[in-house]
Amino acid sequence: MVRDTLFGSDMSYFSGKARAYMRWKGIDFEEIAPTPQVMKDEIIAHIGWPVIPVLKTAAGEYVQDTADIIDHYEAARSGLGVMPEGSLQRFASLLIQLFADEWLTLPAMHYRWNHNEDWIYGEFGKNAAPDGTLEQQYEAGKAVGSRFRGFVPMLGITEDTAPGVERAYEQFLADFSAHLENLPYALGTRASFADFALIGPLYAHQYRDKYTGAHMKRTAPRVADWVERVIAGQGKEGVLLDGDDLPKTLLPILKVQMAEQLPTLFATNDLLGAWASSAKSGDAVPRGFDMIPFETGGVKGQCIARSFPLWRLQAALDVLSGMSASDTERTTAFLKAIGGEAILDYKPAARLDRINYRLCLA
Ligand SMILES: N[C@@H](CCC(=O)N[C@@H](CS)C(=O)NCC(=O)O)C(=O)O
Repeated sequence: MVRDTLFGSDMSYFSGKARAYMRWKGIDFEEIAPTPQVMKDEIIAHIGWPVIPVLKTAAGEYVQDTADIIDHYEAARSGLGVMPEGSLQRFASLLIQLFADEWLTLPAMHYRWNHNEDWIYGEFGKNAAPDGTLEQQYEAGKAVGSRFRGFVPMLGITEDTAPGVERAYEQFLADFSAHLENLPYALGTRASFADFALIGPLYAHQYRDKYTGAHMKRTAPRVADWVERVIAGQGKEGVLLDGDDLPKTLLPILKVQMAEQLPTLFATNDLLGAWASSAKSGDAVPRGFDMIPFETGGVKGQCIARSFPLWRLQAALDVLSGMSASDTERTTAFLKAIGGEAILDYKPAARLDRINYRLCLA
């Protein structure tokens, strides 16, 4: 019988997110590594650019983007739903996705490339040259990995900002450990969308990478234990918090998101607006605009304004705009509690869409 295939790798942030969700959902699938041949024949041929993870369904349909992979399975409405039913929990889950996908990239990329570089080239090499010697794998891994390494300065990770990135990550580990003392998963006693979002950065880079993983296991064992449960597809029993409530222990993490990530989204929105003024519906949105200021862990730097986070923000705002008056009131109180009330006045410069696996103007 033909099964669904996930083209993904154990070293990849977003493959970890899709894989953990698919295991939890009970999907029968095989995972195939992105060897150069697979990249060419499956990924570039069908998606148009080199990216993982990619889902190829048994029916031959291709799905790229982890949120779309999750939606693909959730659309069948069978089994336990990953997305909370309550509007506030849904909104918070999408904010957590925005943070996990697009802000925890800072510690993930910093620790991988500044603390595990030689080790990770060897790991990449296992996919790139599966039959090669260790030396050949290292060289092949370096050729693949250099592309990702090249993203590091554009993300704002430099010698000057590294101490801030590390301080923010240590704070995140402390905050998430305190949360896990309260609850075993993000929103309750079972896993849900927010857990699969967070597993992206926290598995491949922060747990699996040799030196960073040892640090997590030593200093934040509760987080390491959560990673092990989430990647194993556990957390099917149990419930989410009653009454569409949010755990107070998640608020410190969301406060950091509002203080650090939100200003970069607003600055990116301004640049999107300037670009969109001379573009038309259906035009592909550039992946990055100009450099913008940011701050993390109390240290200021410059990073490229990336358009994709606005797509993740749009998904959260769509939930907000569809809320009843009483849910909007609860969400307003929640946003005030995390210092995110500016979201209520945010005006997207343009509506975004995704066509042929690329971000476009709607
Ligand atoms: N938003 C995408 C992100 C996928 C992504 O960035 N994948 C990484 C590997 S973990 C990659 O292939 N990046 C190549 C690139 O961005 O050019 C998703 O959720 O699937």
